[in-house]
Amino acid sequence: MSIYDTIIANGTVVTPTLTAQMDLAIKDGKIAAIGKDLDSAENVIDATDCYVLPGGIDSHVHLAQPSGDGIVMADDFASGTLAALHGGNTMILSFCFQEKGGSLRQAVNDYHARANDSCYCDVSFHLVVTDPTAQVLGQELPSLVAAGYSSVKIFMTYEGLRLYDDEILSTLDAARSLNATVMVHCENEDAIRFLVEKHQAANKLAPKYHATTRPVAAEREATHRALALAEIVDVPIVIVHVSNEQAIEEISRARARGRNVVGETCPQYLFLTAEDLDGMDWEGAKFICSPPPRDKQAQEACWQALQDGTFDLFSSDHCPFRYDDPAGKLNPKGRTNFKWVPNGIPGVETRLPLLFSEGVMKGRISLEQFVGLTSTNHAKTYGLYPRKGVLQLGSDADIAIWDPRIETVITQQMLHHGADYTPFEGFKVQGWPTTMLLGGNTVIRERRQIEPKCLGNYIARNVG
Ligand code: DUC
Ligand code: ZN
Ligand code: ZN
Repeated sequence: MSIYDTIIANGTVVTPTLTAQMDLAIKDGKIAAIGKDLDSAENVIDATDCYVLPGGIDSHVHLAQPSGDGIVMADDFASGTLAALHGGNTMILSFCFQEKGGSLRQAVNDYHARANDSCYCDVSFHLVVTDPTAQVLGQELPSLVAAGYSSVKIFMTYEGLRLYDDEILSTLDAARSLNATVMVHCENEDAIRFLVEKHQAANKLAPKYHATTRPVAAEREATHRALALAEIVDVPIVIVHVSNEQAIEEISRARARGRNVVGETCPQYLFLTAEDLDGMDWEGAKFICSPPPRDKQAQEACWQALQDGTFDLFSSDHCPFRYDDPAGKLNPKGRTNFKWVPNGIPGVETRLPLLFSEGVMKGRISLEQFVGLTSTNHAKTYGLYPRKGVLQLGSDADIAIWDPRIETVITQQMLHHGADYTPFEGFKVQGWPTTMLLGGNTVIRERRQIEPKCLGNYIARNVG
């Protein structure tokens, strides 16, 4: 009779205290032992020459979001979570958008109905507050946070989503009293609208002008303001999708004043630039996301901030739309004017291989930093630790086995998302997560899905 269900043998296991060649044993979906020469199990997975890491947690993913104007998001929960799993993730956190004038609870119910029984990895939900009424902040938010929806995103841009400063303050204040985590999208909406109008008047309508209407200064100013408002309320905040050195400096300055700030960046700010938006035949629309990719200097600053710990989180901001599709980037209005191109790019399956290859394999970050930036820090920030994001006794057996020898050229054809392109087409990467375990079940083996069932669960969270 075996003691364990599964042993992953001889891999280099990364734990909070030690990275070494060891075995890891699983019993009843949890990590049951880590050490040398463990014995015995019904399933033994040989991980010689491979890294055994906590499954990735991507805490910034958009799935199944309804949009107006006939636009359809390219991933539902099934395709988005399957793509996540193939890319080394065992959990994603996606967003429930409150409709203006609508109920936050209703939004949560709607997203649960969309996700129900169709997730290939674990899922949890952030709340997006677009209408912070007394009812929403005083009644719905407290009961939702208590029920495990412990994080809120607010937008400073997009008419219809943005909050004004007084609304931001009252939302931050409510979050503070509940210990909920607040994520902020920092871009100055009024500055962007002013620039969009100027561009329209000058007939500057091509995708590349998306970047010039959302300049660094608009992001820097909003980042500064979000940090100041959080300081006034005395609440920690997460600055999401930071794209450049000036916004990074704002975070560093706030930290120097003793503020509790979490910084997040994404692959588009390390691997793309605004020049990608200047493609032939409107191809630049494939790269339209907000904030936009910047320049080489901004890329270097983002790498530096990943290395020196200014960034805690590396997320995908997967927000997929098909390109060649009337319901996607090339919708009838979008093919004539950048301002109608839906914002967002796919990336949930490529986030980890890109950072592993360019970060770990090229010596820019350590394996331990990789684990922190892609899994542990997400679990800590969003109330999942130590159940998730770490290989230690008692934690969920959510595990990615990485083979650093595998070379892959990223192509649309190999990916599992619902988009019809990848912005990272042709990128060469070294290393891939070849075997994935979710709650102790081997769901991907040698890059092939061997478990057809949707084994992902909805996970309620503590406060971060
Ligand atoms: N903000 C996001 O966080 N994701 C996609 C689009 C956007 O503006
Ligand atoms: Zn955002
Ligand atoms: Zn996003």
